[in-house]
Amino acid sequence: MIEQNHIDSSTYMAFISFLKENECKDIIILPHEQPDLDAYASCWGLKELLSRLKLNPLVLLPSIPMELNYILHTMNFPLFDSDRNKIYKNRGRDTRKCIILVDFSNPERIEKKEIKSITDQADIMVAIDHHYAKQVGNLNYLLYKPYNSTSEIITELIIALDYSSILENKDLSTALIGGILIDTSFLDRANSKTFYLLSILSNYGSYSKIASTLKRIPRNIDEKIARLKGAQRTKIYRIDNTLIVFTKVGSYESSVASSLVKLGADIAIVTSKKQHVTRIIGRSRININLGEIFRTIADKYGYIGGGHSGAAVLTIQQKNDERVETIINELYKSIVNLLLKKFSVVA
Ligand SMILES: [Mn+2]
Repeated sequence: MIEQNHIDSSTYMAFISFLKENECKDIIILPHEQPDLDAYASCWGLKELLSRLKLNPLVLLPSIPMELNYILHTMNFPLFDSDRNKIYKNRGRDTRKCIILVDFSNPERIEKKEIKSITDQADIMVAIDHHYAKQVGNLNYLLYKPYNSTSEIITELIIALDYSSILENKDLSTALIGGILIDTSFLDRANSKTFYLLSILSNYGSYSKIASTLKRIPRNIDEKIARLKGAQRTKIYRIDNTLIVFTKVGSYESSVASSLVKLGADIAIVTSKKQHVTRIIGRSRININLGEIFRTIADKYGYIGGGHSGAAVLTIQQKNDERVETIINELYKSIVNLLLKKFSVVA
């Protein structure tokens, strides 16, 4: 048995009590669209736990992006195809439906019609997430922890409820390790909680196997093009010795932002217009709280945004170019103000 000393169990107990009190019978576990390994592993771990609790969970994977697909096939991880079939078969049946969003908390982020048609039928909508967001309208319960990954929350949840035998599933523990590695950029953003949970998971899972698989993921040609175009279109601003760059791409905005930081930017802000929304992604390699800046500006305009010091996102629910420009300008001003404050303290 694993010691629970480091874990505050009460929020986890409350979460499970909520599910039971609301008689969630057919639970659908849904990761965000374009799921990454953190979202996937978290869904898997949650499914194992809820199965033990007899809550009849099914995992609904939206279409799997190339990167995750490579990992699942290389590692021989489950694809949850029969879960998907059951969910579609049960559609329209008269049971109380509960949906748990995993690794995101805003149902408005769901764009695919076939997924929407399922979430629209939910009686109870719950989310488990490590990204800070203002609680959104039709969410009935949010299990939020300010951790580096949802895989850490799920690992803790399993341990807190005394079901650590679930982690003896070598593949599951390996997947959770991978989720943590992906979301911390290979431990760049790890903290003591990360290491504590990793030390438990690595008793069961294979760190070396998942680490080497993650390093060999072939990159999609469209992503490579997005990265290069993103770099080509940058506007560069220099504040003392700090470089802030802005660019626009159609897709792969997170990857583009990370690649710009690797190229030399201290802060990269990438805008991407989607069908219904505009996403602004921030990445930073210096010590300023980007997440807080994004959150403050998002709150001011009634949008959803936040993150942590190294990575942040803001979503604008409309295609209003002027508004996007305003937000970009505000981000720039806030970052510059913070930088100037920092310099004056140093000076
Ligand atoms: Mn995540």
